[in-house]
Amino acid sequence: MDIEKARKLIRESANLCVLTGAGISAESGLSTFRDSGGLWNNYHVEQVATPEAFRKDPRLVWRFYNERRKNASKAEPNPAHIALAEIEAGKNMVILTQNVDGLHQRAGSKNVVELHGSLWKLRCTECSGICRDMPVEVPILPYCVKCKELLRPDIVWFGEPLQPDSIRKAEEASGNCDLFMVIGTSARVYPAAALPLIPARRGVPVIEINKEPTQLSEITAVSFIGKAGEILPKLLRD
Ligand code: BJW
Ligand code: ZN
Repeated sequence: MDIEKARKLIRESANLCVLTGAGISAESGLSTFRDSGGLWNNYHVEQVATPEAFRKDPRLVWRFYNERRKNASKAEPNPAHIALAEIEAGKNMVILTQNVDGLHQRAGSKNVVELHGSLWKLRCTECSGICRDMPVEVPILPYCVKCKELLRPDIVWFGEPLQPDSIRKAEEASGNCDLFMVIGTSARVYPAAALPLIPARRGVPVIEINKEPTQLSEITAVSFIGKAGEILPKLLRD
């Protein structure tokens, strides 16, 4: 049975790499992007998640991110985040997350690479200095204490490169693992969506957990269709 196969793969894995997306935080009450009712149903991507949008209307972009910060600050890690933190305690494991909400870290995961940045960091548009000590509701507009220039969310928008250090760690973990799990992502945004192909090409098993099939489903050893918060805890215990 799939569940037994997945339990065995996880138990026997020494180097586990996990890619997560917005679906893993859905059961914490946070909206995904592309599901019905998701963020991109209510906002146009090009109005809030591109560098051009920020240049054109930084107030609108900051209002969008203040809403996201407010929601994320009220959210709690769910059983899926907690199960991953439990698995990490027993082995070498890296979580590559596309999420910016910080819920993996709050669940206790230590080895987390934030591929698309963080809601909790602001970056200066001039000196690139990072600011972490803003109130949840950031004053509109926020400015750098050093150079007085505008601060932006430290988030990777469309058309922007991922941090070289993040992509290096992600490729290294994907290339060295003996098991890869991909959880709650539509796998439509690159380069993150290509990471599961790195282990798959080497014959390393990929386990997927998603509410619906994705383009990755055909390369997976095991594909669970359902909620991450219900399936992941079952994979931990017999
Ligand atoms: C559940 C569930 C439950 C629900 N349990 N499951 C190659 C080919 C084509 C295009 C490109 C390419 N390479 C690059 C591009 C362009 C672009 C791109 O990929 N576009 C595509 C749309 C085609 N990529 C980029 O621009 C990236 N940059 C880049 O490549 O730079 C290159 C460069 C080099 C040098 C100089 C300059 C540039 C950057 C991408 C940044 C993405 N940023 C965003 C927005 C951040 C804003 C914010 O958060 O506020 O990150 S986009 C948005 O999508 C967000 C997410 O992290 C990302 C992924 O979404 P995710 O997590 O998969 O969510 P959903 O909603 O799509 O899916 C949720 C899933 O969960 C669904 O499948 C549900 O079924 C499931 N689910 N509930 C389990 N309970
Ligand atoms: Zn500055």
